[in-house]
Amino acid sequence: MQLRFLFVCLLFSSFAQAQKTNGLTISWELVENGYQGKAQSLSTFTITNKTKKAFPASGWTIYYNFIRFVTPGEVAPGIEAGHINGHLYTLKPTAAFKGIAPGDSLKINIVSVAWVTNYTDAPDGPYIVWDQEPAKGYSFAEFKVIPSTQEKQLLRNANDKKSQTTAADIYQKNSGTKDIPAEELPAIFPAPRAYEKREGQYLLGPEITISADPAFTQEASFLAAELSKVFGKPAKLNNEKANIRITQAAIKDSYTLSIDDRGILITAPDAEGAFYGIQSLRSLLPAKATAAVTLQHVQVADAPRFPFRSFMLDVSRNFHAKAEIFRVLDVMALYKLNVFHLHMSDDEGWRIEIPGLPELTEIGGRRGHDLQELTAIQPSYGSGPDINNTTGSGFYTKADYIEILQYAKARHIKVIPEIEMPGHARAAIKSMDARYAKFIKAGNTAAANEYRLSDPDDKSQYRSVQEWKDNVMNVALPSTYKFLEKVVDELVAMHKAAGAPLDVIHMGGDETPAGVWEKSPVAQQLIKDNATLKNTDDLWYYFYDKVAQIVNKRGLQLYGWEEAGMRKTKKDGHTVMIANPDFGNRNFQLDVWNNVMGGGVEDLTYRLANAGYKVVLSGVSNYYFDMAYTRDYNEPGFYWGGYVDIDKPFYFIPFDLYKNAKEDGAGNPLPASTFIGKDRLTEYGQDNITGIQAALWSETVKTPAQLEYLLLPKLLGMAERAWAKDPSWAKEKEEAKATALYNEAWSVFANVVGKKELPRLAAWNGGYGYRIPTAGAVVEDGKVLANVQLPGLIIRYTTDGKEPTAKSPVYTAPIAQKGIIKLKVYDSVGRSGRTVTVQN
Ligand code: TNX
Repeated sequence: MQLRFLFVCLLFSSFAQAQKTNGLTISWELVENGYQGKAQSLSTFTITNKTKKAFPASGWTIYYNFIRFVTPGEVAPGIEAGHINGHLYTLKPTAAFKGIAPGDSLKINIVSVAWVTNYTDAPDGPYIVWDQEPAKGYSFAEFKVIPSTQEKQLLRNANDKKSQTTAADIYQKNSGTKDIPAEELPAIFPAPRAYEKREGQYLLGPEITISADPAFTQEASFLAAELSKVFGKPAKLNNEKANIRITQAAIKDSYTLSIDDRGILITAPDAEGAFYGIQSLRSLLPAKATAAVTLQHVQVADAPRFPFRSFMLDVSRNFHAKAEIFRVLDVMALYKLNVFHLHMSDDEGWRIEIPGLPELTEIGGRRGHDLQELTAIQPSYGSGPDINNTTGSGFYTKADYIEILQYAKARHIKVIPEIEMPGHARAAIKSMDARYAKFIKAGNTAAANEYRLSDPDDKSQYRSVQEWKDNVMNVALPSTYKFLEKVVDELVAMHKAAGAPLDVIHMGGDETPAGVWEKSPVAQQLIKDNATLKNTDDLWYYFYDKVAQIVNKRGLQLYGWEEAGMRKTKKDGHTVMIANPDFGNRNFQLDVWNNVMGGGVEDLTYRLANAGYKVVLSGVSNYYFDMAYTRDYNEPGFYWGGYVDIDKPFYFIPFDLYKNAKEDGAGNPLPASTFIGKDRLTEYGQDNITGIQAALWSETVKTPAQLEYLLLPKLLGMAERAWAKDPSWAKEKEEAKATALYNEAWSVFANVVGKKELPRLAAWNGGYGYRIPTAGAVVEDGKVLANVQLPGLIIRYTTDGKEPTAKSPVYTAPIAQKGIIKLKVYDSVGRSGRTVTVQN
C-alpha cells in the first residue's frame, strides 16, 4: 500500500517535472543586421516540441533577456512579443495560436534595435511561466545560440567595410614587434623612474631573512609570505643579519631599491613606498618556485607618475564574490595600482548590506522571477527565474565588506565605494518600494515613506540606456536625501570599523534619461517653490549641490561620473553639454568616460579638467575593459566605444589623448580631421588630472574566468601608463621619430608581458585566466607565416585539419606543407587561445 502510494507520487512528480518546460527546446539565430536598411536586426527563435504531446495553445508565457530593444507586436501567427522592463521580454500566445504539434517547430521572428555582432550580444536566460503557477519560472534545459557566420550577420550595417579581424590583420599588426631576449628586458615592471644596472650579482636564498623598521612590519610580513611562495620555505623576519632590509628615511622618491654585495635594501619614507619597493623586488624574482636566485646588482629610484591608479569593477550587473575580489586586489597590488572603485549598485543589483535597510540586499541584491518585485528584482543578463542563481543574486555582508577593505588596505589600495544615483538606481528604488509595501501592510505609513526613492504619482515616461522605465530616484523627495545620508553614514562606519577611513565617495551621476521628473507632481512643485529652479533640467544641479553638501559635511570629497559636473545649455540653437561652471571650484572629482573616437566629444576630458574639475582618465576608447579585445564574433564583450586590445591602454597619451588615437568607435581608421577645433589640455587643466582608471562593467562577465580574461593582460598596459613617467614617444613632436620610439617601446612592453608577466600570472595564486591572443598568419610564396602578439607565447599547429593540442609541433619557421593549417597560441602552462585556420 505504502509502495503504491510512493509510486503514484513518483509518477506525479515526474509528470510535473516534464510539465515544467514540456520538453521544449529553444534556439536563437540572427538572420541579419541592417534589416530593411535600418539600424535594426532580424532574428529568429525556433521553439521545438520534441515530445509526443502537443504543446498547449495557451496558458504560458516565455520570458527572456536581450540587451537590444525588441519591437513589441505580433511576431508569428498567434504569438505576441512584449517588453516588461529593462532587458526582460516576453513571447505570449494570443487566441489565434494553435499550439505546437509533437515533433513540430515554431519559428518566431523578432526585430531588435541596433545590431548583434558578438556572441555575447545574443538573448539569454529564457524561461517559461505557466498561468496556473505565475510565481514560478522554469528555465529551458536546452537553449542554443546558433553562431553567426555570414557577412550579413556579422556586419553592423552597409557602411561597415569589414566584419572580422582576420589572421592576416593580426599578422600585419604583430609584424612590427621585435623578439627581445629575456635577459635584455627591463627587470622591473611597471617601468621605474630610474634604473641603473651595476657590476656584480647577489645570491638570494635558500635561507632568507628580512629586517624592517617598526613602521614597516606589516609590509615585511607581506613580503615574507610572498617569498615563501617563491622559495618554498618560510622567510624569517627581524634577523640581525638580514638579506633584505627595509628601512625608513625621508627621501623624495616613493622608494629606492638597491642590490649589492651586502644584500637587498629598500628605503622609503612611508609604508606605501616600502610596499612598492617590495613589489619591485618581486618583479625581479622568477615566476616559478626556486631554491635560490641570482640577482643583478642594481640601483632603483622610483615614484609613480599619477597619484590615482584605479580599477573599477561593476559587481551589480553580475555579482562577483569576495574570493575573486581578493584575486583582483592581489594583481592590482602587484602592478602598483592604489584605488579600487567598487561599483556596488545599479539598476540590476544592490550589493552591500546596509544595516537598517535590509530590503536593499534582500530584494535589490537578488534577481529572480517575481513580477511584483517584492522578493527579488527581475532577471537580467540571463540570470534566470531562480532566486538562487549566482550571477544575479549576491551581496557583501558588512563583515565581507570590512574584510575586503582590510585586504585592500594591507596592499595599499584604497577602496572607493560607488552608489549610483539618481539614474541607474532601480535596485535601490525597488527595494525601497518593497519596504514601503511592507510597512504600509503593517499600518506604519511614516516608516513606509521614510526612505522612499520614488514618487507614486510620477507619470513621467522615459527609457534608460538599458531600457528601464523606472530607474531614477526622485530628487524632489526629502526621503531620497534621507536614504543617501543613511547609506553614506553606514559606509563611513564600515570603513572606520575596518581601519580604512573614507575620504572620498563616488555618488554616481551616470546617464540619467531624458524625460525624468517632468510629470512628477512633487518635482514640479519643487520647481515652482524654488526661485533658482527654472525647469526640470535644473533639478540636476539642485540634486548634486545637495549631494555634495551631504558628503562634504562628513568630510568626504565628492566623486562622480562626468555628468555630475556638466550642464545642459544651448549653442546656436542646439542643445549642448558644457562643464558646469557652478561646481568647478568645489573639489569634485569626475570619471570622464565619454571620449568615443569620432563621437564628437573627444575633448570632454580636457574641457572638464580645464574648468577646474579633478579628472580621472576613464575614457571608454582605451580604458573600458568590457570592450572586446578585437572585432571578432567569438571575442566576448561590448564594442560600443571601440575595441580595446592590450595596446590601447598602453599607447594612450594622458595629456594629449588625440595624438595616438588610431581607431574610431567601430575599429576603423580615424580621420585626422576628428580633432580639429577640439579643446586641448591647459597647464592649469593638467594639474587637475589625478590619474587613470580602467573600468570593467560586468554585463557580459559572469564567471571569474571571464573576468580575468577581460582584465588581463589589458591591466598591464594601464598599469604602465599610470605608474611610469611620460614616455619619450608621447613627447616627441616629429611624427616619424615618435612612431619609431613608440614601436621600440611597444616591443619591449610586449616582450615583458609575454616572457615575464604572463608566466608569473600563470604560476601565481593558482594561475590567472588572462587572454591568450589569436595567432597572426598569412600565406606568402606558398608558405604559411605566423606570429604572435606577445613574444614568449608559442604557436602550435597542425597540418591534418585537426585542432592543435599541447603536443602539436611548435611553429618556428614558415610552414611549406599544403592543405589546411591550423594554428593556436599556447602559454607556459599549456593554456591556449582560439584556433586560426589557413588554407595553404
Ligand atoms: C556605460 S559609461 C555605462 C554603464 C555600462 C557600460 C558598458 C557609464 C558611466 N555607464 O552603465 O555598464 O557603458 O560598457
